[in-house]
Amino acid sequence: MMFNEEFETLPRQALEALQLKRLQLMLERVYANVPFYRTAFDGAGIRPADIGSLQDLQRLPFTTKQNMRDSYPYGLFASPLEEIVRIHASSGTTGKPTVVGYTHRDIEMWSELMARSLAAAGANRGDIIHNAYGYGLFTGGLGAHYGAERLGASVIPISGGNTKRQIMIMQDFGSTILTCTPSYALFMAEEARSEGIDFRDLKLRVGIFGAEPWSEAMRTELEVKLNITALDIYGLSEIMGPGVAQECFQGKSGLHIWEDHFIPEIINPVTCEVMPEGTKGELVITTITKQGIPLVRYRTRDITSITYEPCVCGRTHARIARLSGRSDDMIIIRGVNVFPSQIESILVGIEGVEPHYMLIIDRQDNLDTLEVQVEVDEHLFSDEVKVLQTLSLKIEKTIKEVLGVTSKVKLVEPRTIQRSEGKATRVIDKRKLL
Ligand code: DLL
Repeated sequence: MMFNEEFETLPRQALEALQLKRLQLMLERVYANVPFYRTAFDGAGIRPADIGSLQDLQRLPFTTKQNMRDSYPYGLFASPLEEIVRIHASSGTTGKPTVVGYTHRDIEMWSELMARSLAAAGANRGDIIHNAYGYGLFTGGLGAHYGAERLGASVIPISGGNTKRQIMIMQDFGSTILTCTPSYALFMAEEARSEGIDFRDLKLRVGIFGAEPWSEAMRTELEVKLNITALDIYGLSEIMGPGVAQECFQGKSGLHIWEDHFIPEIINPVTCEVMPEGTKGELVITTITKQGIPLVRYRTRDITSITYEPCVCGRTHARIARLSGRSDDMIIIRGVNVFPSQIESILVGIEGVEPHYMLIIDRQDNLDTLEVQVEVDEHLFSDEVKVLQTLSLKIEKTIKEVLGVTSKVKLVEPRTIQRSEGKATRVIDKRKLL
């Protein structure tokens, strides 16, 4: 069942007409209310009234995370603080966080889009949604929470942490849907197993996982270990939070981006040229209905491609491919570009290896080195040294064959790589410390 069938199935022509109308209104608003945009548009010699088609969007300048940082905390807000009812922030790894504000109508819009997303994943009224995304400045917890309530499902606002209690509640309350990061879902399954609880005996049927990159191989792993359908959800706090795009359970191939509220583009991150349908590049999003902090051509840094092909589910909104990582997460090892998710795909496909890993990059004698630490299962760890050696050589060989980089694989004991209750850390780049 769709949450808002009329809008989710709008024919393309009507959808684009709506986008253009909303885009024009938003541009007028930011030009009038946000000095940053007025200066940027004036600098480019463009007035909102010059934008007469969706194609014209390409004439407008981009907005970056740095622009948001420079106007910390409220400089890009287009509504006065009296109209802002919620503030979230994303913790950057460096410097100040990025701050976003929502008007009452923004919260309504976000709740609807999150409700659409949950429904696209197969959630209904009557479902018990175990929401283990963190509540707080992070948008995951409250975003999924409001969406679940809007849908009319029962939401358990458990947030992250205290894994033993999570499992008890899931068992006792009969949770049917799990929302959390894919890495935390895996950790929960592992904790349950160590307590003699099999996740497959729970009532869970769907997992809605996002907030960090994951792979198809990880999907299979989660579906088997938890006996669920695992679906991908995408979002970022700058644009709204979770629910910007969602995979539908019928198609399970690409995430519908809610185009009546967002206009997506794919650009070449180096030349900034707009790329044709199907080509991989950086996702750029323009928000067309947000009031608190509308963003024009925001460079997400996330790498994906887009398709306008019809989907089996009947929704007409475009789909973005599984996010393969952020352009700034890309590791360059001796000139070869590698995303952690590519290494994850290789590791998860190998028998006896657990999907818990850490990539350590260093530089020795001016040469980049990549160490892949990965856990093996208990049974294998107690095996002879020779078996372990053969396995690490096999992994090194596969990484070399598939990605073209030389690595050193270190097999470690089960449960020694640090677990996360939210976004997992997969890379330690010691080169940056030099
Ligand atoms: O992570 C919002 C969110 C919460 C999305 C819960 C989904 C579920 P931020 O903390 O601002 O917001 O981080 C946004 O996380 O730019 C991507 O790099 C990454 N990301 C989010 N979802 C996915 C996904 C939330 N499904 C940043 N696959 C984004 C890959 C993702 N990366």
